Amino acid sequence: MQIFFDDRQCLHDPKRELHNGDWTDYFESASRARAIGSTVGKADAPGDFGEAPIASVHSPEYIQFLKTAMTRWREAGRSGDAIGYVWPVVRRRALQFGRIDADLGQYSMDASTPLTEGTWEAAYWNAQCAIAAANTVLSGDKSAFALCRPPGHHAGRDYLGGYCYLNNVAIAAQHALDNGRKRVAILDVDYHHGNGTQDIFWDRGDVLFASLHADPATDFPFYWGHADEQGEGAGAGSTMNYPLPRGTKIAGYQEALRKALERIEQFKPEMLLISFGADTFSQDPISHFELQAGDYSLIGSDIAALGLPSVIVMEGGYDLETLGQNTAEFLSAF
Ligand code: Q9C
Ligand code: ZN
Repeated sequence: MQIFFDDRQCLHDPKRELHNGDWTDYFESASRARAIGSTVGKADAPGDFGEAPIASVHSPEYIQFLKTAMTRWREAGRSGDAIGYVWPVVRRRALQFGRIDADLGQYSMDASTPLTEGTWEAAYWNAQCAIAAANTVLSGDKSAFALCRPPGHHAGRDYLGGYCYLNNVAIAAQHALDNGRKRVAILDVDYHHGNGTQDIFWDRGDVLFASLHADPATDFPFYWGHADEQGEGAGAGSTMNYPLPRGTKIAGYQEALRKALERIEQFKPEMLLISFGADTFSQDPISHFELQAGDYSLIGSDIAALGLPSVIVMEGGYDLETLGQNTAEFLSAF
């Protein structure tokens, strides 16, 4: 299986995050990429497919914000990473003041996703990896892996959050549609609900989004991922959420997975894109499922049994000791 990674993805390197009322070392560290890279085999640098595939998912204003936020933050006299602290709650107007602090709130959903000097460049090459993986499968390979880091599935059309800046899996899916595919499915098996991906394809009938995740009644991102969220307009019925309780083990996980896979089969997609997170692991420091080593090959085999051309995109997973092994195990099923 071809694997894509670019060293520039490590240029994004926040120092710390707000966690349970205190500051803690940033969980989504550049060492995650090294840990995965050391177990999954040789990776290739992606080509440069430019900004157009990114712009077909994210708004021009948001892309401009990502590119310039750090310069503006420094110009405002700040040291440290750029983090928002005021948010326009639902139904506030999207006002534009040109003030960096206001824009940080406007273009983000949480306070655990700082911008650093290298964030745009890292996110850009990260997205190129997802596009390269899609291209590999579009040209006939059975599967490909985009070793994305930072992750992407919490980022919406015009907002960052949950350690995510550009929605890599959405960019890859849209790229496949822009290159001749008519219907694609996205299966999200990260511990957290992929709210950004859901928002991006909410009213779209050509993309099925199915997500297994910790019940948002107890876990981040809280305001998305409930079972009654099913899409709207042309996308009515094309969003499927399978919230699972904390403590979920492989049996409960596979039961929900089978339902999601059945729904994907009915949709008859030409390509499957998988948001893969290893943060469902029992030892993950910020998550609460009980999956064990060995379970990832079972999950991988269940998904691979669909026989669909598959693009696998890395999302979360924060236990550096096991992240590489669990990811390699999942990939080996494809
Ligand atoms: N500081 C992904 O797994 N948690 N994102 C915020 C802890 C955010 C996880 C509270 C979790 C986001 C891709
Ligand atoms: Zn996650």
